[in-house]
Amino acid sequence: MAYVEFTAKDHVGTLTINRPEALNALNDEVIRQLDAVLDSIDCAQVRCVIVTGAGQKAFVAGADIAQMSALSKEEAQAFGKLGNDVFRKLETLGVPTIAAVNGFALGGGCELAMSCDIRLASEAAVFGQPEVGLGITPGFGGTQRMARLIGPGKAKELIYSARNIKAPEALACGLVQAVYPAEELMAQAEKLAGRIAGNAPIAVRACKKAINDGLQVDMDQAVEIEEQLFGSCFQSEDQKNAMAAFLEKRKHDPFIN
Ligand code: CO8
Repeated sequence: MAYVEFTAKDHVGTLTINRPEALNALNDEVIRQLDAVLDSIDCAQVRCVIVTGAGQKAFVAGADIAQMSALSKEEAQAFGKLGNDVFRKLETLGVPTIAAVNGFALGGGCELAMSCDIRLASEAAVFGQPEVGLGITPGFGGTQRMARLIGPGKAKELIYSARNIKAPEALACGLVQAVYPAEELMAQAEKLAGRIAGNAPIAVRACKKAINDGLQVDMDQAVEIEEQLFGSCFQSEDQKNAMAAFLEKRKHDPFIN
């Protein structure tokens, strides 16, 4: 059974969590398939990846509660580690990722969206970390990524209260970058992905690495990371061609690297 589908066209990949009968809930098998699909993405060809959920109702309604309910402490930690490892792989994928949040993004689903670089939501999207209502903490990085994305105060309010929020509030607090009518969401995600894919790929990848790695260290180290990556772009054909085209007042060739 394919619970995770991947298609690619014009340098843009679309990864779909496909378990709509359980609102795309993440069981062990879904997470392992996600891991394998991430490993299979050829970042030399695919320049941006959209992550979404199958069906009209859910992006991902969380980790699979039925599967989790009987876990021992050791099994729960192993399940948490599996999810964390795979979500880190998504977060550090060589190319930008856009979560197209088409419905419920709860618990592990909100955590999956937060592991992407950018989040676009449909007007029907609902976000939340309901874990404390189930007697657990978030387990796939939610306490860490939410605090970093929207600040500790708002993250604590949402996580301690297990309150779900709708798309407008998610937009207001910076959890998502834009909200669209449901029928426009994928087209808007593809438009943004296409625009990203149309830029110099080595430079875009370097920007992702600079931002992600720079956020883990102090500012002195962070600007050094940027210096290194900035310098590395000058070894690319794209830099030479694009700057020459500007100076010669002509349209530059498509970016190649
Ligand atoms: N797990 C398993 N099955 C689910 C889940 C889930 N998270 N969410 C929905 N389903 C199933 C339902 O059981 C139902 O199945 P069936 O038709 O066989 O009865 C089907 O999907 C449809 O769901 P509903 O009938 O409930 O649909 P509604 O429209 O009535 O409600 C909701 C939609 C509000 C989204 C509701 O389904 C819901 O509240 N779901 C659970 C949301 C939730 O609490 N998610 C967080 C789970 S905890 C988590 O994600 C922790 C992550 C870290 C784990 C680390 C482990 C160590």
